Amino acid sequence: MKSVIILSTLVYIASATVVRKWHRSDNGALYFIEPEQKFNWFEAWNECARKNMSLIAIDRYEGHYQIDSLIRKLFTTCPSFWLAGNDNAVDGRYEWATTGEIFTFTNWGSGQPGRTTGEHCILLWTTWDWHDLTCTHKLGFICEENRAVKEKCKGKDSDDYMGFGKTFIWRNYNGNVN
Ligand SMILES: [Ca+2]
Repeated sequence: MKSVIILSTLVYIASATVVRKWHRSDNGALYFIEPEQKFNWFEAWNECARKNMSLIAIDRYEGHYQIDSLIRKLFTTCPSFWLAGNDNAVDGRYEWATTGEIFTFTNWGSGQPGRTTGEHCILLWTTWDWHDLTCTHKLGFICEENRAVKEKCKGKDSDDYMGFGKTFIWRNYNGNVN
C-alpha cells in the first residue's frame, strides 16, 4: 500500500512538471521557445506579441549562432519553429516581419526556398536549417526580446517605456507562464 502511494505521488509530480520555455542564450539574450506543433505563423506572431516579444528574426550570423547553440542544447532533434521571415508582401522577396529588413544572412536548407505554391512563411526545420512552408501549417515558434523596446531604450526620454517592457518580460520569465 505504501509503495502504491509513493508511486502515485511520483507520477503526480512527473505529470505536474511544467516544460520550461524561457531560456537565455550564452550572450544573455532571452527567448521563449514553444516546441509544441500547434500554431500557424499568424498565431505564433500573436503569441509572441502577447508576451511583449517578437517572433524571432535570425538576421545576423551572431543571432543564428546564439539560437542555434541554445536549441541544440535543448533538443536532440530540432522541432519545427516558425521564424519571422516571409515573402507575403512581394513574392520571392524575403523579409523579416520584425524589422522590415530584407534577408541578408540566410541559412536555407537544401533546395530551399522551394517556392511551391502557397509557401510564403519561413521556419527552422528538423534539419536545423530554413525552409518555406504554407503559413497555415501548425508548428512551434521562438520569440525574442522586443527590438522596438530595445531601440527606444537608447533614447534619453524612454526610461519609463524601457522599464515597462523589461518588467513585463521579467514577470513572465520568473513566473514561467505561457
Ligand atoms: Ca519549402
